[in-house]
Amino acid sequence: MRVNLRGFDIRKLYLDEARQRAVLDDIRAVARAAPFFRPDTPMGRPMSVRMTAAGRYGWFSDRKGYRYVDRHPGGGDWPPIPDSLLAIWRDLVGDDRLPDCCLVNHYGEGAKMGLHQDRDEADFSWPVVSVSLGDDGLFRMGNPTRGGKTESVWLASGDVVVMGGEARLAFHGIDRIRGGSSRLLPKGGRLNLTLRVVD
Ligand code: MD3
Ligand code: FE
Repeated sequence: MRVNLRGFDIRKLYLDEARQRAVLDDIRAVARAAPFFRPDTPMGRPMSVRMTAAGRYGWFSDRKGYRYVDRHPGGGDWPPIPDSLLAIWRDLVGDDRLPDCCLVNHYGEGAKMGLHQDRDEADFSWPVVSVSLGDDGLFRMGNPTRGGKTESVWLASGDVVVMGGEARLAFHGIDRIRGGSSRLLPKGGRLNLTLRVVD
């Protein structure tokens, strides 16, 4: 099933359970090489979401601000983006260019991500592809400027969203996690993987 919400192209259950497990295994290997950490916001408050990344770039934030970085905060390289995720990008976007970053966000029950834009990438003509695993997350999407009406949709395990065109610079966030809605992650919670072209 495809749902189009203001240019956000949502493919419900794009990944069946076997493929969700394959991606999950690959992300576990990423997290062994590059452990999850909890960034501080530029205001100095710890985020409720834990993060790590794969690819040439990952994302980091502290009192100096938000930015892409070429190393894990522990000092090591980010591991390569797993083929299971590159295959999703090839299928939905093509192979003229592959993503150079896969951000991995982990939400426990109670974690959320406030409305924000993703605009630290060099070229907004490339879409962002998002893969959801585990518990349902309530995704909210707004407009290219702050304020105005928003629309919300639950993202479930296996759902893939392509944000391109006018949706690429829209404000968006995650308001809440529905604990216990999926059995994919033994300890519960939600993983979101975003594939991006950064430079
Ligand atoms: C719309 N992640 O990592 S995924 C993020 O579920 C982020 O973890 C959320 O927002 C999550 O920046 C939402 C959907 C998403 C991702 C990137 C976008 C929507 C987007 C970039 C531009 C516009
Ligand atoms: Fe975002």
